[in-house]
Amino acid sequence: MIITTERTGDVLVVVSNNPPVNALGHAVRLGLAKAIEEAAADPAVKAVVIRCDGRTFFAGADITEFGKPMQDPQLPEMLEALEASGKPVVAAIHGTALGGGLETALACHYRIAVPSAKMGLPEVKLGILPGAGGTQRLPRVVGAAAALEMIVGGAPIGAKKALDVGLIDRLATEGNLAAEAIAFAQEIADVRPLPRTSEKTAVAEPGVFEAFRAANARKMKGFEAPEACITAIKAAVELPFAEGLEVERGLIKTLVASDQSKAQRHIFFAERAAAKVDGLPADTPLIPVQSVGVIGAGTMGGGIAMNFLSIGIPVTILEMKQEALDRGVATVAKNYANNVKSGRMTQEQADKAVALLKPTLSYDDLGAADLIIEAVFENMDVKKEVFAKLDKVAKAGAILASNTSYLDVDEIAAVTSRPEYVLGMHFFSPANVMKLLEVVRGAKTSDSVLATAMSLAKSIKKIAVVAGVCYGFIGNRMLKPRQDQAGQLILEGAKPSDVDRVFLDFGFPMGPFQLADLAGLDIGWHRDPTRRETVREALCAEGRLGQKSGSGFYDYDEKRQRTPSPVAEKIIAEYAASKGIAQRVISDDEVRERCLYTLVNEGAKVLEEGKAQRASDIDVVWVFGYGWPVYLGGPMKWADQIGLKTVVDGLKRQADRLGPDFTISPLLAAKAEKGETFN
Ligand code: 3H9
Repeated sequence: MIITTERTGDVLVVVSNNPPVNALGHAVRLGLAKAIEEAAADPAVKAVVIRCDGRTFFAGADITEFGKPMQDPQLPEMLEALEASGKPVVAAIHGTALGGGLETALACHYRIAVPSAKMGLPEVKLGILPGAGGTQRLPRVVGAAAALEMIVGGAPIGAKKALDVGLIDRLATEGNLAAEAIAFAQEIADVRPLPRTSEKTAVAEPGVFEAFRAANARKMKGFEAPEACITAIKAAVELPFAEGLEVERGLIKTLVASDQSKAQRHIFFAERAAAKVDGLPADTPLIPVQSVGVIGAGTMGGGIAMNFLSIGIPVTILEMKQEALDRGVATVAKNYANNVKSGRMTQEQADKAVALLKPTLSYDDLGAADLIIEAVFENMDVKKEVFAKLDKVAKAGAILASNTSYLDVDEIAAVTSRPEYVLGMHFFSPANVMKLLEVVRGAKTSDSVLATAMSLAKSIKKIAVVAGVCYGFIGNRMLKPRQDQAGQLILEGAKPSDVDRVFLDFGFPMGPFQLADLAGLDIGWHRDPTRRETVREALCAEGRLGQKSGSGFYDYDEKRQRTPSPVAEKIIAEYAASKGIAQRVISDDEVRERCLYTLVNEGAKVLEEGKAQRASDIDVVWVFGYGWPVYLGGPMKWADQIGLKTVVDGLKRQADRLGPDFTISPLLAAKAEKGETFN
C-alpha cells in the first residue's frame, strides 16, 4: 500500500510511502484522492494530516510519467479537491517538498515543517513551470516578489525562511513531526472559515515584474520556461484564481511538449545515470578517505584542495619552492575569505577549512594520505617523475590520482608498482567551483578505487562521469575538432567575432576566441617573436597576448569590454596569405556545421570506442564542464533532436574543408541511416 490512512483521535493521518522520493505518481494521486473522500465521508474525522514516510515529503510529480498519457486523477484536480475539503488539512513536511510536493502543501489549509526541511518549485530547471496550481497559489501566500524568486529562480528555501515569508505556519521539533502535526490539526480542527490559498489575493509591488526581468535577463537568456513562469505569476496577480489556473495549464502544456524541456529532463536523468558504473557491483568495497594529498599549489591544486577542506577532510599540499607554496596557500585563504564575503559560508566554516590545510615541501609528508591527487605541469615526463616518487612514499592502499586533462593514465600508472591504485581525476578550472569531474578509468584501475572516486565525487558535490583512457578523454577530445575548425575558419575568412557570435547565439556563454583571449594567448608560447607557426604565435609576436595585454583576437578597453579588432584581422589575413590560404565569405551555417557537427562526430567516436559508457554521459560532460546550454541537452541529445541525418549530411557537405584526416564515425553514420538516436 502506497497511501495508508490511520486515525489518531479525530484526526485522519494520511501517510505516503513511495520510495525513494515519494514522487506523486499515479498510485499516490489515487491514494490521496481516496483519502480525501474517506475524510469527508467519516463524521468522526474532524481534521486531516498528510505526511510522508522515508527520506522526504513529496519531491514532486513523477517525472518519468511526463510525455506519456497521464492517468486520472490528475494532480491539479486532486489538489483542487484537497483544497475544497470541508475539513482542515495539515501538510507535515520533512526532507524536500519540491514541485508538485510543495503544490500539494499549498493546497492544504495549514503547513508545519521541521527546521531541516526545504521547500521549492524547481520545475523551471526541467524547462516547465509548476503546473498543479503552484504559480497561482504561491504568489497568493508569499506575494509576487518572493514567488518570482522561487518559481523563476527554482532554488528551494529552508523551513526558517519559509516561516518568515509565511509559506509555513509553524516549525516542528526535529524528529517529532508526526506527533506535532496531529496536535496542530487538533488545535485548528474547529477554526472556520478554512484558510484556502485560492481565496487569498496575490500582492505585487508596482513594477516588480519589470524589475525582476531586468535583474535576471542574463540568467534567463535563451530559456523559454522563465518567461512563461513570469506570465503565470502575473496572471495570479491580475486574474481570478480559476482564470489564472487556465493560463498556467495552457503554458505547461506547451512547455512539456517543447524540445527545451525534453532536453532539460534528459539532463536531470543523465546526471543521475552518470553516477552509475556499468558492471561495478553495488557492494564494491569503498576505501575510506580521511586525508588527502595534493601535489601542486597552483590554481588547479589549490582549487582541488578546497573541495576536500570544505567537507572537513584535511589536505597536505606540496610544492617545490617555498614561495610557490606560500602563494598557493594565500590564494586558498583568499578564496575562502571571498566565500565568507559573498555569504556562501560563515567565518567559522572558512576558518575551519583553512586550518585543515597543511603546506609542505617534502614528499614524505604525503605518506599518510589515503588519496593523493597530482596537479602539476601537463607533461608526461614530469607526471611520470611525480608518480615514481609517489610510489615510494605513499602508503600501501593509497589511491594515486592524476589531474591530467589529456595524457595516457595507463602510461602514468605503469611507472608505479601498483597501477590498480592509479586513476585520473580530471577537475575543471576553477576546481572549487566547476561541477564536472571526469574520472578516468585506467586499464588496471581496481573496482574499489573507481567506486571510491565516484563516491568521493558525490561527497564533494561534483558530477562525476567515467571516461576511458584516450587523448583528452571525453571533453577535451571533443573540444579539439571544434577548436581546430574555429582556428581554420578564421584563416579562410571568417572574423573571430563572427565565429564567436555563432557560438553565443547558439547559447554558449562564450565563443572560442573570447575564451582564448581570457585564458591568454601566450599559454605555452615559446616567446620567440620571429617564429610564427600559428595565428596565436603571430598575435603574441605583436604583443597581443589576450585580455591581460589589452589586445588579442579582440581589442579591449580599460573595463575589459571587447571590440572586433581590425589589427588582429589584418594579422590573421597576412598569416593566411603566408600559408597560401585564400579568404572568402563564410556563412553562419558553415561555422555551426564545421564546429559543432565535428564535435558530435567525435562524441560518436568516443562512444563507439567505449571511452564513454553512454551518450548521456557525454551530454553531462558538455553541460557541466564546457557551457553547453542545458536547454539543448548536450551535444548528443542536440544531435538527436535536430536529427542524426542532418548532422551526417552537414558533415558530408563540409567534408572537403575538414582536413585530410577527417572521417565520419561509423556509429553516427549507421544510426543516421537507420533513423535512430543516441539517447
Ligand atoms: C513537477 O512537480 C511538476 C508539477 O508542477 C506539475 C505536474 C502537473 N520523479 O536525486 P536523487 C529519482 S516536476 C521521478 O539521486 P537525492 C531519481 O531519478 C518535479 N523520479 O536523490 C533517482 O532515481 P535513481 C519537480 C525522481 O537524495 C532517485 O529518485 N521536482 C524524481 O540526491 C533518487 O534521486 C523536482 O524537480 C521525480 N520527481 O535528491 C525534484 N525525483 O535512483 C527532483 C527524484 O533510479 N528531484 N527521482 O537514479 C530532486 O531534486 C532530488 O531527487 C531530491 C533528492 C532533492 C528530491
